Amino acid sequence: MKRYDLDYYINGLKSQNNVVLAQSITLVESKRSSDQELADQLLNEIIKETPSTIRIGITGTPGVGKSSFIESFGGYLIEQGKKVAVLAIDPSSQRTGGSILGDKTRMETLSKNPKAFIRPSASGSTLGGVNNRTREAMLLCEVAGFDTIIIETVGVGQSETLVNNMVDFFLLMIQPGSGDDLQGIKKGIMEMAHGIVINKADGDQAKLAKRSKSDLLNALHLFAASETGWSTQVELCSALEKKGFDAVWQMITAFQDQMTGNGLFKQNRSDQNVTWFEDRVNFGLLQQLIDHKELMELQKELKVKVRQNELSVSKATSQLLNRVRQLLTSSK
Ligand SMILES: Nc1nc2c(ncn2[C@@H]2O[C@H](COP(=O)(O)OP(=O)(O)OP(=O)(O)O)[C@@H](O)[C@H]2O)c(=O)[nH]1
Ligand SMILES: [Mg+2]
Repeated sequence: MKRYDLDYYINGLKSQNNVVLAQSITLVESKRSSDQELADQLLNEIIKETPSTIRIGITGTPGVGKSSFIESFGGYLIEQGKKVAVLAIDPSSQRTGGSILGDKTRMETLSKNPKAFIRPSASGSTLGGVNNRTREAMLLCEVAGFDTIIIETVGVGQSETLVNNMVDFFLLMIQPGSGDDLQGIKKGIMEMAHGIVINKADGDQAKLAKRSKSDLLNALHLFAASETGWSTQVELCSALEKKGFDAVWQMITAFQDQMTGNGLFKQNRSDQNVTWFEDRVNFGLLQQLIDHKELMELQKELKVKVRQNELSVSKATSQLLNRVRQLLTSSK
């Protein structure tokens, strides 16, 4: 990768150059320490800009139609005058088959639109883990003029919580289904969602989709009201037939208006910054411990002893942590 200076990136982003945007994301994702230094400077510059944007996270089980929805809903938003950036957190490296390529082809029309920017996010070593650079990529997109950021993630593992922690609006996508199917949706995810969109409400499934909507609304009534004053809404759509987009977009803007009005929009982003910082610090500390030869050796020895019941877990823990403390104080 060719390297440029800080001004190159800043000017390129500010002039809404998508090539520079892509290069900036690559820089931020780079593991080279010289790149990381430059990336830190760049990020530190751009956080001073606060463009008005909406960050939407979309989760849902594989095959529910997230990518198809983003492809056609993205097009709809661009028609409304928006600029849409799509970042996909793709855990497919850990699954077989990999769907990044699939996503690319499914977003063919959108990816050709100059008002759209699509980028699968490098998941780093951990699936959607704290060291992943999606948040940074999002900030870069915003400075480059994208006002609507959509983050797609497959609903597996902890990815929902991760995405919820970096977006304003969290959208759960489901398919029309029977009561049993609906019961399979994890309660935690339902509670987290600001909106539930039932996709594939077309053809034979249109009727079932309507029934799913009323079932869901009934189920949602049983949940305690959210502290934010927002109650989860349910909308129908068809990514295939490009139907229902007005209602989905109205839901998102109503949310944004309400949260801006009560001050929670800004507060949520500030809270997310702090959580993000804490996560990174924890991750960094852990990494330092792992990289420390002596501590690793000690840990290995202690593991053997714990395994054989030669040493209690609490004793072994204090031995290791005491050594950490010694190292910390001696390096002061
Ligand atoms: N009938 C109908 N089919 C749809 C609709 N949206 C998507 N599909 C189909 O559902 C399948 C899966 O769509 P994707 O958009 O790849 O789903 P996804 O949720 O992104 O899947 P992963 O990225 O693998 O998690 C495809 O065969 C689509 O053609 C819709 O609105 N109606
Ligand atoms: Mg997809």
